[in-house]
Amino acid sequence: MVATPTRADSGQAVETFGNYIGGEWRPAAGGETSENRSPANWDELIGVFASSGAEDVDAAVAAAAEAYHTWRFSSPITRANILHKAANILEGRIPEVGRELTREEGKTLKEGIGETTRAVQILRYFAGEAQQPSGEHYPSANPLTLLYTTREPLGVVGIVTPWNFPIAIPAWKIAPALAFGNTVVFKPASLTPLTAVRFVEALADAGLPPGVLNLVTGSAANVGDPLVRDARVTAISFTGSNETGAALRKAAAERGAKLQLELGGKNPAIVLGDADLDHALGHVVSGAMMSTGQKCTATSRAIIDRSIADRFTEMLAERIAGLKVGDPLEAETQIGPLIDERAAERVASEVEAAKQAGAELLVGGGRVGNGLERGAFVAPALFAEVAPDSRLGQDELFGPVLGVIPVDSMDEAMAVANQVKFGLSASIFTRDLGKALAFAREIEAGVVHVNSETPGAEPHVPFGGMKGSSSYSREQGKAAREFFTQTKTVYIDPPPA
Ligand code: UN1
Repeated sequence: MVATPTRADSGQAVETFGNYIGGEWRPAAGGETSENRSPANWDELIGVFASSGAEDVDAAVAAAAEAYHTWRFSSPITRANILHKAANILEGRIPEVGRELTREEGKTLKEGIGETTRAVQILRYFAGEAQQPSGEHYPSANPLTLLYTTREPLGVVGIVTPWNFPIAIPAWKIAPALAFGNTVVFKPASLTPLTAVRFVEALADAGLPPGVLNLVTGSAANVGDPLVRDARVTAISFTGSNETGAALRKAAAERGAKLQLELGGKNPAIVLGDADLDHALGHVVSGAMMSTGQKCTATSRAIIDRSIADRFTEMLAERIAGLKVGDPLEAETQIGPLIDERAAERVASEVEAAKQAGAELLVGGGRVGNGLERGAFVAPALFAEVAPDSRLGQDELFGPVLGVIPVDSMDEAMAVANQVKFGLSASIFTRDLGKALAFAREIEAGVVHVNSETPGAEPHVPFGGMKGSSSYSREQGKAAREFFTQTKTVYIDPPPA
């Protein structure tokens, strides 16, 4: 580990972190670094990280390509053992890593610890998955032929991850990539490099051979771009914005790379007239506001039956106005900052624009004072009477903003829910089994919840969206094997007697 202590403005000792390439921690080839500051307080310097470029990407891809020759033929049991060990190591570090995640990303400490715990579970799940059958045996036209399939790795895989789940998403991409015999170049979001370093450390400390997993920190332009364009990188798995996703589609198509995209959402929660409103309230508010609304699975549209719309909207307003915004490390805080100042300004100006466009702002939406001026804080916002076809009804804001859309019938609720370009997750709250079943059948979403919030993804089931929310491939569960492997069909005939 390159750890040259430097001093922050405030005098605190700050570590410098390098890239992890070919089993060694080293500074960026050009020697450049960039600072990472807490979104809750910009005066707090978290660390100094390698600001890498094409030369570092080239070295990382070369190391991964070299390691692939051996790793691809290693026993899946060996790989499983390493993932298990990494899970145990990370588990022992949950309190520190969860806390660092919170300092770096801004979600509450409970969420930071929860997400780190989830990464441990994901590592364990894929350790088990590595030991599952990886092919099928078939009958052949020739009764003597042994005809079977195997699932083989793809090669060097580029993993490009977002800042909003800085450990869970890297875990659910990297763990299966490694479990199935690929080698990896990992480019984490430039806003959350420390959590990425901690995740890689757990795997390195578990005995992953040099070059199997390589970490390169830096910007999308200087690291992401050369990585996805590198002809030696066979596949790319990306979670992030639709804009970057669109550029990746082109880059991957041009050179025939396998591509997996997890993109945005505009996820609805439908609340019908017969729902348990207190129960629905808890789930809609948590779905919309936890992680400061920065989940691609966050609830951003509450589609409410008109018979209860006024009452439920009042309940929402009261609950949302009462959410405690503050330092995410403090136990009573429910809503931390957004990821950075730019995001906070963007969300606050989207709220203004929605007001101008005629939506009725009931609570929140402004920057927060009260000693929080040095952080990216925005008060959680609720809008009433959102027009389904307005920007607020259609576009992903990626912040703590919920819009209520009243509807007159289940049919109208379904039409509104489906009339967006996204299709990631969706919820309905009702006691009516028939309506719940109709919703599960008709909703255009990859993840469907009845009587629970839109976010959440258990590691052993497929996760991903329909329509503009993904590239139609799924992550986690058995679906991960499909993306991170390719099929080989083998015919073996006995030699002539
Ligand atoms: C979750 O809902 O817990 O970036 C996971 C995101 C999603 C992951 C959501 N890809 O928010």
